[in-house]
Amino acid sequence: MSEKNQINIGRRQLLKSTAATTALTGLGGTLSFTPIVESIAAEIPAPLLRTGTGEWIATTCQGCTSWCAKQIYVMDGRAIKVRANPNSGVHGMSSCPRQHLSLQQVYDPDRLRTPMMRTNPKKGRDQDPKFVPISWDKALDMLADKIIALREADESHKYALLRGRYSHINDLLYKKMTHLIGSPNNISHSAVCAEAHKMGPYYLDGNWGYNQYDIKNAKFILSFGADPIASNRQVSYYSQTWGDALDHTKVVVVDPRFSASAAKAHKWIPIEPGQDSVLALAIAHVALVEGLWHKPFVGDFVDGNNQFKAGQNVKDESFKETHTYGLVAWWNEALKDYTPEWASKITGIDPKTIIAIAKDMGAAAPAVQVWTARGAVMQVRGTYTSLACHALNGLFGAIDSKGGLFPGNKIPLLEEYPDEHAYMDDIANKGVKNAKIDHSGRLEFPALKKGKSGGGVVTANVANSIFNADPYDIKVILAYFNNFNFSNPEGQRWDAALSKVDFMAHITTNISEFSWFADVLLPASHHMFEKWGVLDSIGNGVHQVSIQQPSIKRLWDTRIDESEIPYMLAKKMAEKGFDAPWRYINEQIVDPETGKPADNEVDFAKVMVRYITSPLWHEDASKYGDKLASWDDFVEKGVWNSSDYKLESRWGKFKTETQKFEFYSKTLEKALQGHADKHKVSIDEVMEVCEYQARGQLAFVPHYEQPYRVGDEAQFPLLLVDQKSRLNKEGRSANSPWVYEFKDVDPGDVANQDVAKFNPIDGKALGLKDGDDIRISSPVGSLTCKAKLWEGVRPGTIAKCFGQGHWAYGRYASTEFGVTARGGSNNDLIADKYDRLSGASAFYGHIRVRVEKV
Ligand SMILES: Nc1nc2c(c(=O)[nH]1)N[C@H]1C(S)=C(S)[C@@H](COP(=O)(O)OP(=O)(O)OC[C@H]3O[C@@H](n4cnc5c(=O)[nH]c(N)nc54)[C@H](O)[C@@H]3O)O[C@H]1N2
Ligand SMILES: Nc1nc2c(c(=O)[nH]1)N[C@H]1C(S)=C(S)[C@@H](COP(=O)(O)OP(=O)(O)OC[C@H]3O[C@@H](n4cnc5c(=O)[nH]c(N)nc54)[C@H](O)[C@@H]3O)O[C@H]1N2
Ligand code: SF4
Ligand SMILES: [Mo]
Repeated sequence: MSEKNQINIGRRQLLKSTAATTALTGLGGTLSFTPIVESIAAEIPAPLLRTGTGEWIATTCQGCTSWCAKQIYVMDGRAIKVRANPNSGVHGMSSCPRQHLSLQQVYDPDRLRTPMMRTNPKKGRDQDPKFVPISWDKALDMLADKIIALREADESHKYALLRGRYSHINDLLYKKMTHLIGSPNNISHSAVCAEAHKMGPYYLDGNWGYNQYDIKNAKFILSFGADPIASNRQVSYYSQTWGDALDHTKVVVVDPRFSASAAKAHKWIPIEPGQDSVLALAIAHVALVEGLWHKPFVGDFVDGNNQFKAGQNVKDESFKETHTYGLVAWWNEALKDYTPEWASKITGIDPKTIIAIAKDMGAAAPAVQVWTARGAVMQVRGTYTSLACHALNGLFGAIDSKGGLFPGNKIPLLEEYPDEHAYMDDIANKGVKNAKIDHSGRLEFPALKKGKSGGGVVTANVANSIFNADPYDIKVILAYFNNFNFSNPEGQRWDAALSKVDFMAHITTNISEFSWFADVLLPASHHMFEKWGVLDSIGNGVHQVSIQQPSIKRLWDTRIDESEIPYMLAKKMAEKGFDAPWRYINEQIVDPETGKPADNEVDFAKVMVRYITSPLWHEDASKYGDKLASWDDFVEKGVWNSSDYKLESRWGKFKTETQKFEFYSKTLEKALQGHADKHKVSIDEVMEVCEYQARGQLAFVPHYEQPYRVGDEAQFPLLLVDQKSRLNKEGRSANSPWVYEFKDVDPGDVANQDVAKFNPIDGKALGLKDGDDIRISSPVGSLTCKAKLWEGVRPGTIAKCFGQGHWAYGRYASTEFGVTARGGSNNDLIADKYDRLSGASAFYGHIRVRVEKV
């Protein structure tokens, strides 16, 4: 609109009644507005202009794993605005931009509004399911019949519960119900999320989890792939603090792609995909040769003379460690040969750069932070990259130090509902003894979560085992909050597997790619606006617990995934004669204050949250943090904050085998030995079967493993670099128009397009220009999108955001629902490979591709 027009309209509207001005006084007293505002106001019906008549209701965003505490402004039962919850001790009033997308999610016109049933018995990508609406009663009837039939046929283990995103009340639907039915197959999405990330922290310092970074006091940040102002964990907090941190912190971002955080760093190192450990290990080598390690944490030579010399062994007795274990063994076994020159040969990074980084880190120690992201570690040999990167945190004394990093403080949140074993009948007891369908714990899948063979999950392999009926077929699936054929590598495998499953129910807000293969669709209440749930988050030294509660009038005939649906299903199964889950629910999950079971499913949803959070408000939690007066106090505030993390609190008592920070991981040695013994093989054989290169003791220390690649380099000369979009809320914002409209918030990307970004050097060689339609192919699949030339990608690689390429989900997500995808999905290119020690899927490093114009 031109300025002239604005003024004209303003004049015209000014002459209109004063009604608009009166209505606008709700904004606070008699304000005078510009003519243009008043003119707009005059066009709006009076009820819509009311302000200050709504209320802020606390909830939690689950757009990403930051799980920020939020408030929703609700008027007349409608959500109007979302903001951060000022009661949060983690992020305060800060937020990432994605919070606003949640309004488009909940009010998505394509939401699933009622249960539906498939009428086309044939299943496949090309088969329209021909869903028709049915009642909740009918839907649950069908599901209950299928489960009971399995139990009667002595096949209860052929039931599987697949879990995508979840909240802290998931235990009932995920584990307890699955066990009560008689199946070992509760399958989490964790292994397509970030399990390899946890290997370094767990096997070096005993923390199976993530860390928070004391960024306010940091002096040096070295990030391997992490882009904390766009993705990673606690985006809101780091977005708030990153700018200030740059004033006192030197930041080096190692990423093949120029990320948002790299754009704000002092240095960007565009590493070749899969070569991060080379840099990490060479920095460690320099730190030892130059005597830069943090002595108060690590210790020193007995005689005070540094004996670390490249290529030379050191005698174990000559070094006395303080809070660490195995430094000399690490040096002798691996580190002594990882010179900057060696690293330079592999990575092309100037040895001087490596030495300079090591010196800077030494000078900044212990206020040093080494971050790792999925990109560096969710790779075929990613466990060892995770170990190599995290070992630097030990070497520079960053662990539990001011300006360093530490886990979340201990909090008294309950993790589970009461034990279910007393309610398990013979069928259930027999059923759960079957091997898990994901093959975790098999020789080729150690999945060593918390040191236990098979302790973790191998999510993506479930598609293979269902398809091959290995060790048995899966006949009934209940899945929620997941979209595995879109989110897993080589998702097409899931299409094939799901086509073989007799009966599947999907609990979802939208008819997604996964729903396409379902027999029954169960419409989910939206997690942020319509659900009772509990989440936690760490950052700023605080571990917060925040609530999700219904804030708006439920839009459609939906139910809450983790509470109402299991309640209704249990009741239905009880009516049909199988009452164990129903008895368990009513006898065990009772209200913490009244001791009474819930009256109905709506009541039950709240009881479940009250139960899990009761130590925070029903008991005195002041030993751990805030003291809440009551449940109402908690619901109103929406957040409980822990006290500040106690620095150095784990020193001397790490939860490792030696209670030290283990450069030589006794903890990993024990876990690998346990796995090898179980299969009556040597650890070397385990390493071989699992596609790692280390033999002997090398397997227990951070060391270099060559990146594993899929495909012939001559045929597939480029490497794909997958990334998250700043606007993706995992898979859940797929149908938000703003995701596409504002796509250019991702460095190098283009609004309303799906682009693959090429370095101009490669663009020239390939004859590509901006906007060309291209096909990218890997050995396992292909996709089409547009080309974009951009200096922010390492030559030889293509960077492309994950998240487009939907062919279902809704009108904005796909070009034609059920038929034509909008853009291309990276997972069509990513071969199904694993970091087998963790069970994690590989999404990075191994993806060789080629490009052609179409
Ligand atoms: N915007 C946004 N944020 C999110 C989410 C989201 O959907 N959207 N999801 C949340 C979830 S579920 C998780 S698990 C976390 C994960 O957060 P992170 O663990 O930080 O992982 P990603 O962002 O997936 O990591 C991919 C990064 O690795 C880089 N990369 C790719 N290959 C390599 C490599 O070989 N070496 C190095 N050094 N870098 C490489 C990519 O360029 C990209 O920056 O993010 C959470 N935050
Ligand atoms: N190439 C590539 N692949 C990736 C990633 C990547 O960075 N790159 N990231 C990976 C990571 S870190 C993760 S965690 C996984 C996530 O992958 P999944 O666990 O499969 O989760 P989403 O893809 O987020 O799918 C969530 C689905 O739940 C449904 N849904 C949406 N909102 C709600 C709700 O409120 N309630 C319920 N009950 N259902 C809802 C919709 O059907 C939606 O498709 O993806 C992984 N896949
Ligand atoms: S999308 Fe993630 S960072 Fe953004 S508000 Fe939600 S939980 Fe927080
Ligand atoms: Mo994730």
